Amino acid sequence: MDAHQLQQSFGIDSALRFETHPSGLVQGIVQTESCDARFFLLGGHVSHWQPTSTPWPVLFLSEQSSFAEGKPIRGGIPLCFPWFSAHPTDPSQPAHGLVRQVPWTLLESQVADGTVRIVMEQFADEFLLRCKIGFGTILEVELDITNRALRTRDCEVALHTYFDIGAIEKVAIEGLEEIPYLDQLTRTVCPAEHGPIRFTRETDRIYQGVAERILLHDVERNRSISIDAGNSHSTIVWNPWIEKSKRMQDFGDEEFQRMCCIETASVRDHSMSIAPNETTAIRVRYAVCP
Ligand code: TA6
Repeated sequence: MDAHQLQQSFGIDSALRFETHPSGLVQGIVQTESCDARFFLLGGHVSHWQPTSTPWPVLFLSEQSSFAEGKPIRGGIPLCFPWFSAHPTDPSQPAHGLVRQVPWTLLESQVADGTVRIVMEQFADEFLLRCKIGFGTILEVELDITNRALRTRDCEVALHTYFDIGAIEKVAIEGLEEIPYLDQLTRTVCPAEHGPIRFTRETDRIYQGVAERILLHDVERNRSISIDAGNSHSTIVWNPWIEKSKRMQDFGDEEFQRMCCIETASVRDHSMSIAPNETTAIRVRYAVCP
């Protein structure tokens, strides 16, 4: 469906409208008393969310991002499924799975209690995915995964969220202190650090455990973001730092200073195992704390 058809079928007054982005992609635009937000049908991708209570976006979006089918959008909330990072056996497969670079189908839109809610759908590798998003003073994302195969299947999933921050060297992340992690750079398992995470170099860690609540403290902006996950057994923390940023075509050399990824996931030995016709959900809620 093009923007006009989506507008006819799913537009909601001034709260939700559809436009054609300069790239040619169709974009949903949310504007309410509680927040501004944007999403693309490409990848089922939330690209912007800013509650009216805060002067900065909560989600980071690279100024050099691609916006084209077959390519991921650099920022917002990429949906990684049914594998995380490189394919485990086939290097010809795209990083982070099959669904972040293809168009999803919009099924529903509604507004209730000041929150705009949408449902987008995708079918990939014998799994049916439904992404349910609530755009309000809180951002709610739920990914429902149904196994349509006749056998139990394992899969990895990650809501690969990019957060917009004021200054990376002043960031602290609380909530993962007691959880051991796999360092993706050294391929080593590391013990819990018993202290907040701070960034001083390229950081790429898979924390394998359930985190009750994660707090991202953006000291430069005197703002904290709460991350409350549901049915997530992994959390990935990533910042590319200087050298990797230079190697990324769709990311500015200095943009590592204004972002970090905290990804709600279930990956590696904490992958999901889903029986035939069973549905499993992973969900997360973001809020700005004063
Ligand atoms: O989630 C961290 C990570 O796996 C990093 O290793 C880095 O590759 C990042 O994802 C971005 O991956 P992408 O395929 O979007 O460039």
